Amino acid sequence: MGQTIISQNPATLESLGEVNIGMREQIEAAVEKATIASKSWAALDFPQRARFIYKLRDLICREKEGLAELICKENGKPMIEAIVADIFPVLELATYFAKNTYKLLRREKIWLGKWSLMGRESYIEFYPLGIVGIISPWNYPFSIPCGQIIMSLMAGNTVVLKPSEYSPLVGLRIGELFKEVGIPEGVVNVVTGDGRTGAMLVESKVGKIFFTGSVNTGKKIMESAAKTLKPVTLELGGKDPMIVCEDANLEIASSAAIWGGFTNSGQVCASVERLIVHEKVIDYFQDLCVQKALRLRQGNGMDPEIEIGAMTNRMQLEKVEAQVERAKKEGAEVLVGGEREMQFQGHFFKPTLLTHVHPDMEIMQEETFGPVIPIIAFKNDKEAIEIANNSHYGLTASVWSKNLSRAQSIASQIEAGTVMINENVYTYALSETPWGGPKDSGIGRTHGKYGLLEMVEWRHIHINRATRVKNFWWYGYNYAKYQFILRLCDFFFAPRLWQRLLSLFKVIWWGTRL
Ligand code: TXE
Repeated sequence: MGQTIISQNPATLESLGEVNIGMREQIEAAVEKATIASKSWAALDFPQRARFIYKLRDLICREKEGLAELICKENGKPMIEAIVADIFPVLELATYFAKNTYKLLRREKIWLGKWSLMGRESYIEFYPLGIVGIISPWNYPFSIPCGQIIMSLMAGNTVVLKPSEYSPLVGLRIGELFKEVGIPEGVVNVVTGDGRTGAMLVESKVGKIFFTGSVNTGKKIMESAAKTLKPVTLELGGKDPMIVCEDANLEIASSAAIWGGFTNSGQVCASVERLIVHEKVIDYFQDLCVQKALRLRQGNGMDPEIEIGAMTNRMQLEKVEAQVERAKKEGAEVLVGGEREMQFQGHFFKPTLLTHVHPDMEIMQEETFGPVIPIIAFKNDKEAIEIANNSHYGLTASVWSKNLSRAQSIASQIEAGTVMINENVYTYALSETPWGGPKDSGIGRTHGKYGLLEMVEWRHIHINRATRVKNFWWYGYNYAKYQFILRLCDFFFAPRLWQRLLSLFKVIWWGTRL
């Protein structure tokens, strides 16, 4: 290989810098460094690891504007979104995991019922995986990889990060931030590159892969990891439904729909990709959405007044454009937008609302990952749930209603990893709650206790305190032992109490003959 990637500002198309495409030697060198660092890093206790993470948090907080500028330039998002959705969640996550990892990974006792009464004890202890490989996307180039590195480190692992080829400079800056707070050499390693570099990381000797990206690439990673039985956590996006009931606060819900569908130019795994609105209010709700969409200011995200920035790369812009064109051919009607924004040089797509769609159209089935919201009506809750579940994805969903018990009932019937009520999109920023979903949305979780558990190995320790007694199931098989075991089964599991009591006598009788 030996080639380079030119990082480009998608709003202006100016070049921001050039980085190497990592080759096998670079991946192997990074994994080697991470391996050497791994023992001493794992030997640190939680407060010692946390000290680095608190320092990192303080540094990120000090540098937030500079970081936001870099994120905005390389990714195209507005400055406010770079702070709110990339930097703020990392500050939160760093604080949460620095403070709580020792509690979340505390030894867990398991109650063994009758075995506990026989002097047995079990507990689970968690220990680091070793070296974790992180392959990250471009849509949240700071919060996704930085959050996963922090969690990995707090769990005692060292890391090799392969950032997206569309956000290599942010990836490298993350590596520098860790260096600046004095993280020991080899604990955090960044190798820039493209899919080939990522594939080599999967083939390397890392203990686990954390991947965020497309379904196709996720499948390739799983296939490759299967060769060495390497575990994977995959976060593969969504086609998230937003259900608006007729009793919802429509003013609030329409603002939520517009923000939830268009923030980050819709390049969000949890963005509103299907708006499902009760037929009684759909006309009024659509009007509200149209008015709000038309008011949005689109342009270079460096201007703090801008609300919708550029799409991050040409590939994604063309994908969205082609999908919208096909939707139009299939009968979708454009309420707003529906085409590129040509007044700027960069990769801009107009915020788009589509109507006259049906649940089986591509625009209602395949992830768009752009500022496009198709709107569809429902008659009753059953139909809303059916439309929501008619998807091969299941990351998040939202339900909007003033009637919380109705909303909760709908929420419990939706096939998704997270269902929000009168809220959407943002729970990725809650460090405490798990993120991930079923179906094609991936495998495993990130964030919260359940996410942290994906970053460790589990060891079950079992103790027998009754050291003077031989187990009855050991050798010395004979007829009495056979009868004893039969009666023991009855004593524990016979359906009636009298049968159990009767078998107790037999257990004792045969027990004395062992
Ligand atoms: O993703 P890829 P792309 C979805 C979204 C988007 C589509 C394609 O629908 O339109 O994916 O985006 C690395 N082995 N999401 O092409 O290819 C790659 O270098 C190992 C949803 O950018 O999945 C990058 O670092 N790694 C999503 C990362 O994988 C490989 C976020 C993601 O790239 C590899 C982004 C391979 N064979 C896109 N091939 C979400 N879940 O939020 C590529 N990579």
